[in-house]
Amino acid sequence: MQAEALAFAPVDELIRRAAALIFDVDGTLAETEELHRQAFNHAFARHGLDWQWDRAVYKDLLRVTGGKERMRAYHERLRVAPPLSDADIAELHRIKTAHYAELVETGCCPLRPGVTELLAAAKLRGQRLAIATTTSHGNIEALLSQALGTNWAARFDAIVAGDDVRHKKPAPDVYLETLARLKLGAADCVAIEDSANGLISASRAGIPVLITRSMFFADDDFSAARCVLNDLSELAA
Ligand code: XBP
Ligand code: MG
Repeated sequence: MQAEALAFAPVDELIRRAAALIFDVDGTLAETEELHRQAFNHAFARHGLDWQWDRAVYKDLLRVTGGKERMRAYHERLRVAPPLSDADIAELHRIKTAHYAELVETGCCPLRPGVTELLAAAKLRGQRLAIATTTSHGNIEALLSQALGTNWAARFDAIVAGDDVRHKKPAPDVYLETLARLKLGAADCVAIEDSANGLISASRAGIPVLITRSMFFADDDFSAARCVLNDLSELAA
């Protein structure tokens, strides 16, 4: 279908006719941010910091993408703060990431409603699939090997993570890199996201965005999205 015609198609048609579906991970494929939050708090305790991020604090901090950047932003907001070197941040993030993997591997974080069905339907239609996320390859591996099996990566034509690009979301870098790897035009694809930062990132890359509201971003401004759903099970079968 011509890209300009796709731009005005209803969301079901937009999804069906896209050359590729590009998925965000955290909050979109699965409700992972609550586990990230618990993993951060575990790392703080292990490191002897009296920091404990409750859901309200974490919701606000999630406006900063990237776990290392988020910890740095929190540290800079504190009036009285212990010294925290880049090495400290890296060690905290290593502990956090290891604990996040342990939590995910318990199977307590399934894929969100409609995700498995959409992945299967896309494959049947011969559509290409990609991932464009701020998190790390290790976190993607932990989540999707648990949810889709050890051969999960074979389903995706491109997998671009936060450390693969210079600037994290809301910069467009991760989506531009995904388009380059797919060798597709932005208007021929659809990005599936859950946050305002993700919407801005994909939109800056020129990609139409389908939003599925998630736990920490339900009240974000999604007026620039092509469509906003509660979850992917709302797409017609
Ligand atoms: C969400 C993020 C990540 C996660 C934490 O990524 O911003 O930073 O919150 O993971 P997306 P890390 O929604 O783009 O998938 O600690 O590995 O950053
Ligand atoms: Mg997300």
